[in-house]
Amino acid sequence: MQVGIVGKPNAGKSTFFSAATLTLVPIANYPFTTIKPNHGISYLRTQCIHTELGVEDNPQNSKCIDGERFIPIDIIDLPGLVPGASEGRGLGNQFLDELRKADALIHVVDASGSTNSEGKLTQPGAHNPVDDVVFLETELKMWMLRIVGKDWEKTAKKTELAGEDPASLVAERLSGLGVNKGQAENGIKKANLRGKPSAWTKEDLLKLVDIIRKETKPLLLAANKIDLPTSTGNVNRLKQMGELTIPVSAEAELALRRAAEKRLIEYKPGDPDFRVLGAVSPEQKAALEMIREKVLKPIGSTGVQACINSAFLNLLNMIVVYPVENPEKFSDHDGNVLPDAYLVPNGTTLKELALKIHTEIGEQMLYGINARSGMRLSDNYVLKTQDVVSIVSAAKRA
Ligand SMILES: Nc1nc2c(ncn2[C@@H]2O[C@H](COP(=O)(O)OP(=O)(O)OP(=O)(O)O)[C@@H](O)[C@H]2O)c(=O)[nH]1
Ligand SMILES: [Mg+2]
Repeated sequence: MQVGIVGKPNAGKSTFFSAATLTLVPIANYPFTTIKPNHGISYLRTQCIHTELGVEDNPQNSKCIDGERFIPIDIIDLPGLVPGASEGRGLGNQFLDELRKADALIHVVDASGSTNSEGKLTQPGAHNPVDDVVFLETELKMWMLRIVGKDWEKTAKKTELAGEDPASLVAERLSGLGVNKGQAENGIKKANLRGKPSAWTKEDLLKLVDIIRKETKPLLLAANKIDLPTSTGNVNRLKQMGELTIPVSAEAELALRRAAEKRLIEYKPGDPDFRVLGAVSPEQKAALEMIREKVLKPIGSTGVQACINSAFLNLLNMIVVYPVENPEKFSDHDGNVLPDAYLVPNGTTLKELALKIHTEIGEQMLYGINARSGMRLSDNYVLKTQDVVSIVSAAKRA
């Protein structure tokens, strides 16, 4: 599963990405700084269960810092998108092509209104960021319409003559975006499209792709640059758009993570505050204090971690589970305690988890054990978040 960072140029996408992954990527106050996507690893933060279970852990696939489990996730920083991108304006199609692989989107919006729709600097507060939300969603729709709607009438007629289902045609056209037939069917139902598909209008198809986009590439708004005074009122305007909206200061997160990396401060991504550790210069102290006053105190965190968590836990509806081999010791065969934390979609069964861990183990699974209670679990047991489960299989692990 991966999340794409999208938005107009100069909104702060690369700053967000850099803060989230602690990798150096070009950041500058002019449009189209990023011309090629940046791929990186960030982490979802969740409370680790080792304290609750009263054990010391040895994480393998994730990290545990002060009782917080950080689970790796994939994130992509994309070039800026400008109005008309679906027709190839700006870096248009190239950008949109990259989006196909994203499962959810974080739309970084310049909430301070200090950049126009093309990402050029303007007077702070002069631009209404609500327009950016409307434009991005329109571009996504137009992009999908171009894919679905190509020679629509002609192709739909062929489908009708062959007695085929229009959902198959829609799904086939959007298969590159990871859309399946069930999702296409749902979209058609929700858009209330009846009658011959060849008679569906452009408006019908727009309605359909908008529904499918929301279902297959849900997004949240990262209302960025919250440290600037003109952002405050705009965050409320953005919230009224009906999308999940999180106030963010990507720049503050980047500064805090870099300071933590240099051991100047103690700070974990997502923390509500930091603690000064080493000798900081008066300038550094002033900058850190400013972050505390302008970002951490008013919004409770920098918002970057909250966006990543929400993308996976709310938009993608995922849960965290801990598979172990030894249900008494909560360990793997090497004795590592609570070695792995897995992110799986809510609704995943024990058998599906077993197959994800290893095909053979899944195929030859006998039963499972809830390590907390010692109770047996059947293979169709639906996993709950923070479950610790052991899979008993006839197949031997490597
Ligand atoms: N005040 C403030 N400035 C920010 C914040 N985040 C990013 N910026 C600034 O916004 C400008 C653009 O940042 P980038 O991260 O390069 O923006 P981008 O969206 O990746 O831009 P493109 O690659 O051109 O699409 C830079 O000058 C950043 O320092 C923030 O939280 N607060
Ligand atoms: Mg960039």
